[in-house]
Amino acid sequence: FLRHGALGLAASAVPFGPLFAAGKPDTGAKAALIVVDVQNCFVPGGTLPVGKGDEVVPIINKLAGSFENIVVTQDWHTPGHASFASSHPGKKPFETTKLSYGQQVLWPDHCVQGTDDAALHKDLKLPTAQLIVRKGYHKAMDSYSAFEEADHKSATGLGGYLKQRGIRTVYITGLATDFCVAWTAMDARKLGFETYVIEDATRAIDLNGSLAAAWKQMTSKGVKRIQSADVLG
Ligand code: VGL
Ligand code: ZN
Repeated sequence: FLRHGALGLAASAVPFGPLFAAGKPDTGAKAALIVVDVQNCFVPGGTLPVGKGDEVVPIINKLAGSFENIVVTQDWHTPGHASFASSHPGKKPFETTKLSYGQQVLWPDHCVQGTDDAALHKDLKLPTAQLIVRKGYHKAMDSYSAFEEADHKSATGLGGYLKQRGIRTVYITGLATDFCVAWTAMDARKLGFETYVIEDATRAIDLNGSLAAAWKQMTSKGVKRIQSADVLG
């Protein structure tokens, strides 16, 4: 005879389930494409360039055609922002410091509100995008995540927006894989969203091994790593 225990063991002996629960990716009403920080500041020629950051633009434009819901984010700092090395006498970009909410990597001045540097990349074509979330606008606090600021308390409102619209699954793309994409993805999991990062639609800063560390952390939190071909078919 078969006991439930035996059945359970047989089922759990298959370590990998299908990539998508229903066999194909859900890009319909209950899903959203999140396009993180594809701004002039983060592509070559910008103030905090991510290597080959501009290469994500055509991939994201193509993905956009598959989604009913698209949300865009913009890093949107005050002049003299706390995340800028220039705001901390004696500090240089890419060093770290301790702020009230914890360790902060110090960056070159970047993505200052209203500047051309902070504008979305001119070749990004997302005519159906429904929401632009700006973040990092409090002078004393950074916000890599599109969901909450670095104190892990102040919400941007994106979680509530997505939930009120019945969205359950998010697909995250953009810049940079190891900072704003990773923090956004991990917070999406924390808020209960099924979360995919579309790897080839991201590029990384990779500061002292930060890219490998970010994938490790994302994976441990249940973020799924996929490619644009998995969505586009
Ligand atoms: C980002 C560093 C500083 C990002 C934003 O978009 O990944 N990285 N500000
Ligand atoms: Zn920033």
